[in-house]
Amino acid sequence: MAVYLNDVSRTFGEYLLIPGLTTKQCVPTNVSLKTSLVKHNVGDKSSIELNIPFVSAIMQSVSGPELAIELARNGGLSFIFGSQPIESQAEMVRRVKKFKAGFVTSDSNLTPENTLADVIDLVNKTEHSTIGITDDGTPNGKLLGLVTSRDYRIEKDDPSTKVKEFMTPFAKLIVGEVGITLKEANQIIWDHKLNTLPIIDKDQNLAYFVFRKDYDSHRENPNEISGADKKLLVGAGINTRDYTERVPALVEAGVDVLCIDSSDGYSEWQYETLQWIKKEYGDKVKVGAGNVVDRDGFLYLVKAGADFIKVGIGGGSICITREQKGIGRGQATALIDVAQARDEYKEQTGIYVPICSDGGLVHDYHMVLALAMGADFLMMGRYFARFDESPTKKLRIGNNFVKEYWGEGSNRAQNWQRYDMGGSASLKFEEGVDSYVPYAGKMKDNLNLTLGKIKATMCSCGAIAIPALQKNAKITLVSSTSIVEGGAHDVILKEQN
Ligand code: RVP
Repeated sequence: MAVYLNDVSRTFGEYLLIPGLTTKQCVPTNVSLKTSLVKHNVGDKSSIELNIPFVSAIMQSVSGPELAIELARNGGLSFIFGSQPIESQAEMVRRVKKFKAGFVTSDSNLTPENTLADVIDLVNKTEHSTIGITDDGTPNGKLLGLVTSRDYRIEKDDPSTKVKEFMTPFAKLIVGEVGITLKEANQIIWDHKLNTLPIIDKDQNLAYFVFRKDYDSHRENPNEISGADKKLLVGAGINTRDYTERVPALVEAGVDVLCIDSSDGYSEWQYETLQWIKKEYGDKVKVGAGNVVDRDGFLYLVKAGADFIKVGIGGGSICITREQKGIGRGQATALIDVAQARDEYKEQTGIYVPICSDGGLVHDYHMVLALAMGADFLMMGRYFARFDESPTKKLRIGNNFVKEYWGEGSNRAQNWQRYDMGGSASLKFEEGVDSYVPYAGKMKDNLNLTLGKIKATMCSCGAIAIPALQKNAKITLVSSTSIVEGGAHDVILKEQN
């Protein structure tokens, strides 16, 4: 006979927090949102800590290098999406690791032999008007000149004119050398009334641009997470098929933490992948696993060597796994079950394994509930997809601006590895939708608001740190609405063809 779980599958919307005693020290400025990312002995610090408990979803429409940089600068971490060729994923990791505030790796580059038509195409594609002209057309090739919108007239000039005929040649450029500080670069920009200062190495190779208009991004980021080398931290998603090639390439690129990305992680494939990584790299390479929704899945992946466990099946806003396959569990119930298993495991072994609540967080208060229920950090897709920094297009629909957001299990993403059950290499049926989300502007502005709310709620609960919230929160059930979480929700569905 089948096993019946007597717990009803519940989601965050069915719970509320009951305030605890707010002491005088419980003020938002005293709240720390520091949290562990990877397993550690009780009493020790985790070797990777986040300053805010947010990670961005392992998705094409969410976690590219631009979002990863901004999130790390604000204290969280991105997992660069794995549903792309190994080399392009490794290159995205490298871009994050190379980031230096104010120093931008050029994303628009051509050679002197290209034409004005190529320039116009590139500007339309990137929407950036400054183009680095290098010997091989790469961002770090030998700098031979610069093209900006002042160098050509679209209506008058012949589109077949070669770049070398109208670029500002290297001899006439004012440049800075690798090693100068941002302050020095800004001084040169100011002294020479420049818009762009190329930074070159001793062999004249282009390293970065410093832009005049970037002043506003040179602000302080007290929450920034970086390693001992001051480079921002970044994660990457992997799968259970090509890990023997993908993992070495990502490690070589400097990735700080990996996560096996699967809609159902309780599998021998994940066990083998974890064992291989631990055998090859020991404790040097940190890797999370999942997703699971109960204690059995948690214990299985911990035994295989996972450094954190991701919880959640079918709760994502673009996810239709529950409708398609009939598997999953209300996100709150799944989290509570796994958190209990984690706490028992901690008592038995003295090892603390962080858990991540993945998907289905709609309102800011859901985030506090997830933390109170035992999550150490939260993975979100929809939340981040709405921001300027996500890699997708911003569009106007009617009177509203929206951004595109599609699931990894949609035909658009074709991430069959995430849904792989063995067999041929293809997506058998869709488990995700292609959608829009309301455009919400800059990440930083939104984070300030969300984190402000989280801190205020924590103060109401009498907790100024996440472990205290997990230990002391009082949570009450309010109603049964978890069915809403099972379908596509909080997105505007595109027309189905
Ligand atoms: P949400 O934050 O609710 O948008 O959920 C994001 C999560 O949804 C991801 O981290 C992932 O676990 C899951 N996902 C991604 N693609 C799909 C799908 O196509 N079904 N689901």
